[in-house]
Amino acid sequence: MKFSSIFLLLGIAFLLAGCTQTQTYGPPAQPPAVEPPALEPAAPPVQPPAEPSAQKPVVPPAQPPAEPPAPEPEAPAVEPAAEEAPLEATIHATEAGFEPATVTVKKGGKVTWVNDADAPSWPASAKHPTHTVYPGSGITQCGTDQQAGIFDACKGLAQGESFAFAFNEVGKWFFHDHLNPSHFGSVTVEE
Ligand SMILES: [Cu+2]
Repeated sequence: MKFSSIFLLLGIAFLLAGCTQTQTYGPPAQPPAVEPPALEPAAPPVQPPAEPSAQKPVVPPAQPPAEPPAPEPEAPAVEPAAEEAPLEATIHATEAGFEPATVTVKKGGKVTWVNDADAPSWPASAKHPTHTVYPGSGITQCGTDQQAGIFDACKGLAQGESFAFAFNEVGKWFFHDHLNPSHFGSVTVEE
């Protein structure tokens, strides 16, 4: 059998080769390198322990320091009740002059001039001879429709006659006797 012969020859050749191999002298074959033991699989990373709580402790917002209570405003000192000026006053025209020469009335108060002297007396606002110091007054208005509202008698008062005027303007208003300018005085009008 041809096929068996070939197979046999190959087997012999193989054996011969093996003997040749074994007869070779040389350094012993290096043993296969021993692979280092496989590293153990790394342990899974240890998860850091979860924070105890995601919620931070709620710190109450600091309360702003309470402002010190404002000091109570001191009650205004009660002024002693000033004596109110009267609403009326009377001035007498005498041979020596006006008596009293100065009076004080409340705003809107009325002052009455009475002539006690033998000679006529003409009370009027300063300033002689125009009589225009008191607002709205003036000798030029005597004899006009405005006469009733001005600080001016507009005539000499006979003995026993009188002239009255209500003061609505606050201030110190001087007056005089137009027929005897050396006689004068003042009316103070208070609020
Ligand atoms: Cu005058």
